[in-house]
Amino acid sequence: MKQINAFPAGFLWGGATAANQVEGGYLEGGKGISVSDCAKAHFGTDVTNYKAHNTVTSKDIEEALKDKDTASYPKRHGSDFYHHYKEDIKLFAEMGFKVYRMSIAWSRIFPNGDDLTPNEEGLKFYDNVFDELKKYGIEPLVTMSHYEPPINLVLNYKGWYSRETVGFFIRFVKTICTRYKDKVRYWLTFNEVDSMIRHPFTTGALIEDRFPGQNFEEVIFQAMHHQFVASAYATKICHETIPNSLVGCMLTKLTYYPYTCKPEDVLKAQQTMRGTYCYSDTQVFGEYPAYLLSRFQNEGIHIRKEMGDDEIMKAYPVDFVSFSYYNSSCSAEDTSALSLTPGNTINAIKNPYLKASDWGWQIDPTGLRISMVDLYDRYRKPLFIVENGLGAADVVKEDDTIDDTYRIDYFREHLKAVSEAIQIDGVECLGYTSWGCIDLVSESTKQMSKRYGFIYVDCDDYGEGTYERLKKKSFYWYKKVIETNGLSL
Ligand code: BGP
Repeated sequence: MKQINAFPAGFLWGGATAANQVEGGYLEGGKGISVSDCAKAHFGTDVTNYKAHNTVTSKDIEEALKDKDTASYPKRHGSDFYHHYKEDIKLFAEMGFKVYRMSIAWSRIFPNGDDLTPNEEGLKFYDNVFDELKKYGIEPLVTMSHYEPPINLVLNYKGWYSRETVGFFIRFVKTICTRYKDKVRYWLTFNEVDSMIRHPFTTGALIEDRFPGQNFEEVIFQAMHHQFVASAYATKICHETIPNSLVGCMLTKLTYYPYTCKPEDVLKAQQTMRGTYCYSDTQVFGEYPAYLLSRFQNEGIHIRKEMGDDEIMKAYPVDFVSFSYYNSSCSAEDTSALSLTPGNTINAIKNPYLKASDWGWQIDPTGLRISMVDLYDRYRKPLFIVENGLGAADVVKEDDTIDDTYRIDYFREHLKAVSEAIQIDGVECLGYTSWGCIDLVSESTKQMSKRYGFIYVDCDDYGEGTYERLKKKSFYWYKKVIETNGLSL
């Protein structure tokens, strides 16, 4: 029997962040305002309804644009990576990172999205970041779009619903691929491409009240179509500009178990899984799956396509499949009698076999192995786990240490599952980047206090603090894991 805690040679260990949650400097270096800069925190509110907290109105945006107070909009300050990137990358290097997943804020390069020429200062910032990574031999893995459309695309266009947005995005992709062709080999097009259905504003630059009388679901699918086309063009541009580049899709791996073995529950779980698979199916196979087309037909959803859309999607599928995985959920035909987990979960049926985080996300390492097998069997493309981790309210002790043993336990069990998927189930996996390797602002709560990092950032939910970086206990643990290529977990 092989040693189970083993990982392939060259496995890409590292961590992940996104510009909109980590950078800060939201008005510096010629940056324009992005959708995330207008996403308000939900201080003191009930966080049980995920969808309600992602519903943004035109009035909210009007207020956000007038309000210069960054305290209400924590993503505006993030973790101040904009000013600390050298220090942060040095810490990543100390842990032994082989790869660092990050995103390029579209609004730093094209402040309004529709500008004809890019902002040189923004381009230079990422040059500096990539050069710093190179200094330590860390490979960048870049997400082209991670909740960062410029707000102008919401105000003067209809976000991703507008065909023009595809053209603006292509201009952005051509610019970054040309500029960074010698620095970046691994790319992801859209973060959690399926997420538009859950947060149409940050992912799709869509506000429901701007589509009076229209079926908003149809609006979302139209915007999705535009992202699929844009993703295919982006893959083409990458391949043509950077010969050895690899481009991945990125989906939220929402793993649903049937709540019971009742066939209706099993069917429900299958249908729910298709609710996210439909996005990766389209990006991997280069065409809409039959079950989605049938849904469009049954629900009267009509997608406008332009000539050549089908062809470009077919010609440029993704090279690998990346995904985020945090928890698993259950599906049942009748949920009325079932208890729910409190917290900001997307699907909250309580699984009696699992414990949950403070935010109700049910911790399930075996679910990661199941997810990897599902994805690999379905697509036969290499996988890349680009988000996984535990959001927790860490406490700094008087001597400035942080004992996050709970996080180490979470990672240990999940990495064992990854190793089993590779060694026993034969899954090909390129690497693993834990989410929020340095503390950053949470997407769902827009708060800093839901922390994921190996590195603590001294900053509260209102942006108050020294922004000093502290190494948590998990920092030293992960360093050892990388040093031993996963033998010591
Ligand atoms: C994913 C997003 C990330 C990140 C993560 C954790 O959906 O891609 O941006 O935020 O979830 O979620 P949260 O920050 O809500 O805890």
